[in-house]
Amino acid sequence: MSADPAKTDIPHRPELFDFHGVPMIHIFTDNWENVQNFQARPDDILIATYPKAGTTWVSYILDLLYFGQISPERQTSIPIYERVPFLEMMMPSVFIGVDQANNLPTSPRLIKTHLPIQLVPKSFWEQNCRVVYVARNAKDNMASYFHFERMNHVHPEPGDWSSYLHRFMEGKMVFGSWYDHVNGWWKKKQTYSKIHYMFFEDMVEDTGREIDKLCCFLGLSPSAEEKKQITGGVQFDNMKKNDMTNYSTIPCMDFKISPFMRKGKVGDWKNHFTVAQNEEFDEDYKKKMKDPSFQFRTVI
Ligand code: PPS
Repeated sequence: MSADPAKTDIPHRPELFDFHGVPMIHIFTDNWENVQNFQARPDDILIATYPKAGTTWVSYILDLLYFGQISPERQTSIPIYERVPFLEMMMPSVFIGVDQANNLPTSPRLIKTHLPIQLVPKSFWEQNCRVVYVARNAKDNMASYFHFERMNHVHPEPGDWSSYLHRFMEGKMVFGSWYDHVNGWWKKKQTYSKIHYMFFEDMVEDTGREIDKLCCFLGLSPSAEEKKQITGGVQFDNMKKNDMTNYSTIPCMDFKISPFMRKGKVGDWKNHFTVAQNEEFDEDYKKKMKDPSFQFRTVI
């Protein structure tokens, strides 16, 4: 039997390595020169998140707001990950995010990134682009990431829950520390006015209200009917059923292990943390998250 993973049915899981101080895997760094030199346009909208914070949800909302009316066929034929390219993704012959973004025929271009603030290509700042950042409370974010890494074979093996929890606390995750990510972008917001900082929990609590705030930021005024349609279309059950938003068309994900649209809830962390793990996590969290003006909700 061959030991070469390329010659077996067992997919080869990548290892993390240090990339400019951030743990990464090759599919997000192999195109680095082109990522760093990416030429943003002034009307580009960057959707930035730590992985599993609600990227797809907000991407779909923005896509519907901009293109839902003018191009209904787009909604039934182009998966969301093609409408909103993942900038740093580099899987030759599958996805090259920079090329996808450069080839987008639509305007504005909606572009997804999970990069921490210090690695974002400078042209987004030079062009004064608008950025929508979505943050999710650490506990649910981690639970979601854990199941995602179980089922997504291009990510490192997550291991068992307890070791995963400790790796998360140490920031040894693809795209680095959750704490650094959400804080880094929060600080940027203090000096760069064109960031709309959103919270996953607020979206679950009242999607319509959060769409209103987004529209205000983007300078859009959809009709009441359009807004109603969008708010309904982006509810979890509808996105889960929709093959253009549920990632069912991606080969590297094994939905038999866990679906991409998994639960979509606030508070699912309670089904994962033991009492002792929760205490340990909270203790550590207090030390890392000291800004009283920057609060997350772990229940709603
Ligand atoms: S990725 O891979 O980083 O782009 O993933 P991302 O889209 O950021 O996050 C996936 C999680 O978001 C949940 N999700 C939603 N929740 C509620 N309502 C809607 N409409 C919705 N769309 C996506 C998705 O279920 C993942 O969270 P979990 O907790 O795993 O269910």
